[in-house]
Amino acid sequence: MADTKLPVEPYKIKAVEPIRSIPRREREAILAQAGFNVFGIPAEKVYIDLLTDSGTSAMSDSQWAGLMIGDESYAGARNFFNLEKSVQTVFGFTHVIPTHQGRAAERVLFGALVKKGDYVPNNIHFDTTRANVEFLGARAVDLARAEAYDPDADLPFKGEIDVARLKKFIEAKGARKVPMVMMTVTNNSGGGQPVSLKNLREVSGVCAHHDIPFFLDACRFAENAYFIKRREKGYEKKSILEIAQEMFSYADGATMSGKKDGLVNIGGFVTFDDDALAEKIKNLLIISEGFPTYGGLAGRDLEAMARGLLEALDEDYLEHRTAQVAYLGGRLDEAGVPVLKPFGGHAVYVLADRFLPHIPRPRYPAWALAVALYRESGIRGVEIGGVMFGRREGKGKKEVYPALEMVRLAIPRRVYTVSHLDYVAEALADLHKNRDKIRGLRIVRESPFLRHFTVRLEEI
Ligand code: P71
Repeated sequence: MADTKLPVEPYKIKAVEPIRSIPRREREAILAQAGFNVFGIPAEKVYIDLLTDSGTSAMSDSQWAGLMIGDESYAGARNFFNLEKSVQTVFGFTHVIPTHQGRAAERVLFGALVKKGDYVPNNIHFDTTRANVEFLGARAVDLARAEAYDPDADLPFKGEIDVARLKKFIEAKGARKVPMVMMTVTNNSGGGQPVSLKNLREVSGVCAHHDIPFFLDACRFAENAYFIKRREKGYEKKSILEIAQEMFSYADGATMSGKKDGLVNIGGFVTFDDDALAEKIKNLLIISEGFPTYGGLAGRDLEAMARGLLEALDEDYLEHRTAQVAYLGGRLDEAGVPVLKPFGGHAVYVLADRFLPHIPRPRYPAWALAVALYRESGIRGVEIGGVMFGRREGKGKKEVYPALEMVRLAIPRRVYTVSHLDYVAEALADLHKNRDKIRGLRIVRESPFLRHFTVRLEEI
């Protein structure tokens, strides 16, 4: 390919979906109506939607063709066996249990393994894993290496678990209190940062020593594998498939949201080898998700995921995807917008506390920035900061905030072009010039779990 700084799309466009920018005053009214929560905005009122890379991918022609061979039999649909084959090829585990999405996989897995008073370590739990652990009365513990919380630390594998801390933690609590260890690849809450095979191997060793099952939260395994190929010594010539297989070889199993690197709009699964665990999980699955060969999905959904999982291993696709993220990040950096580095696999993370130093943490600077970005430009990002991860602790219910206060601009897979990214970069650069005008917010209503989805706020 010709040498260019532009991330040139390795596909051409066969179907289009119109998007439309609405007037600013209409966005103003929508925000007030939505309680200043971007989750409450009708998607048609969004111009460029970077809320999430989850379930927002464009499917390929092959996936769309796959929908037509969806077998909608209640039990034993052919598409289940196709999915099972894809998962066994890439992940290498015998049991493949489909679920409607990642959090359902978490719920049935944790439901079978985790009980009240337990601890579940992870590099950094994402919102749904944390909530599912805590819902069972256990503690979700983050043991990422210290640099994960330093947005300027330019490390190749900033998502890694601190192995020494993990060892100490298990010894302090006793292995009986730690029913499983998880590792999120890539580490979403810490900037979409990858973990190395070396780290996976070490964590696996610690878990094996204590006889603790080790599971990957594998949503973005292909992006992680791509970074390993580019950054870890000795893997330059390996295929993405080989690297992914080695990643999973260190684990006892994985939960997966197919909505990310499965390149589908809905779907997930849990996969592992343990037969007794499979029986327990299938019993839990039948209560809410459905029979174990469909797990809450239509046959056509299973087929799309069976194909998407393999497409996500395509190196041209992964090169383009990570280049898109780096392109947007680079443009923002050049414009003086503070961003987390290095750029991760699926999103650019804007450092809202630096963007808005005049707004204190209890006034939620990242939330305020996400609101302002929508108001001024119709772009929807998501807060990953004090509202999503803040918690009220102790008698006074004083709010404690996470280390990082960010707005994530997640890039849906195969959806937007360079011009869309240019628009986003320019809009944020403009907003940065006028940052003094942005105001903080206060919460007026919230729920006890995953409050960010439904919280209502008002501007101060
Ligand atoms: C993301 C999401 C989905 C989401 C979350 C919060 C606000 C908006 C959108 C979901 C993940 C994830 C990891 C590492 C498990 C899940 C759950 N991420 N682990 O990043 O990132 O998967 O959505 O299929 O249930 O936007 P699920």
